[in-house]
Amino acid sequence: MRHFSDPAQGRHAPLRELHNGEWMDYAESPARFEAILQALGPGEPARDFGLDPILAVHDPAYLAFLREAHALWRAAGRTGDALGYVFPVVARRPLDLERIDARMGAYSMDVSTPVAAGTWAAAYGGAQSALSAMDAVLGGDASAFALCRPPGHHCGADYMGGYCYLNNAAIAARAAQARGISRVAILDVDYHHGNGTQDIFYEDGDVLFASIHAHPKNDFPFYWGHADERGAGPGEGKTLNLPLPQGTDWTAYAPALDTALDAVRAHGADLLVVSFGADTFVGDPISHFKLTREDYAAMGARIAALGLPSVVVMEGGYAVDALGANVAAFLGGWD
Ligand code: OKP
Ligand code: ZN
Repeated sequence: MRHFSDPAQGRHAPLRELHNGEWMDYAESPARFEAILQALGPGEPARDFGLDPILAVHDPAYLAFLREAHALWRAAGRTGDALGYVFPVVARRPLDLERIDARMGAYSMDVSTPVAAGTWAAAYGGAQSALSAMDAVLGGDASAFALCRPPGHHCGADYMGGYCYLNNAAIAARAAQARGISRVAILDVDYHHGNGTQDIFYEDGDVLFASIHAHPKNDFPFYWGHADERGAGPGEGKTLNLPLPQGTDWTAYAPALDTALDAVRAHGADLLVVSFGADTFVGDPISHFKLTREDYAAMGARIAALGLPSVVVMEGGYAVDALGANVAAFLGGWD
């Protein structure tokens, strides 16, 4: 399978994050990107498809802000990474906010998503990687891998969150639709629920969003990913959430995967986007499932057996030493 990335994706390097109330090193590190490149080889450089396909998903004002947030932070005399800390959760309404802190809060769902010097360039490069992988598949490849980093599935049309700034899977899916493939399925197998992707397609009847993840009663992002979230309006029934308990291993994971794959078939999808997180790995430092490298090979093979043109987009996975081999094992399922 061909794979795509942009060197700028290594330039997003926030210093630290809040974890259980303490500061710790930022888990979504540039080393993740290097580790996957190391295992897969250099691959192909992403092509630049410009801003238009990103604007098909994201709000223009959000993009403009994301692009300048770090410079505004510096202009306010700040050192370190830009981070919001007040969130307009109640009765959010349009306000002409000026202060950088206020704007960071207004465009964030949490404090896991600092904006550092290289953030825009890295997120933009990752989105172009997703578009390049999609272009390869639309051009006839059976599958392609977008080595996206930072990940994308937690951010919505106008907010960042959970290490995510641009929703790469959504951008790829919309690009397929722009090229005439209307029925798309997005299968999210990251440990965490892809709340941003769900949000973007919640009322869309053409795009199925199916996700297997840690039950949000225990894990990030808590407020989304519950089984009773099933889509709305024309998208009613086109969101499928399969939350699983902490400690889940392949014996319990495989049946949920089969349920999700049945839904992809029932949707009549012409193309599949897989949001792949290797944070379901038994050795992941911030997650609590028990999948092994062999399980990733089996998972990849089962998904590949759908026989759909597939774009695999990288999401999480924080056991850096095992990450490259885990990704390779998953992608090997398509061989
Ligand atoms: C991103 B992806 C713990 C605080 C919460 C956010 C987790 C985002 C996961 N350090 N961190 O789905 O792998
Ligand atoms: Zn995750």
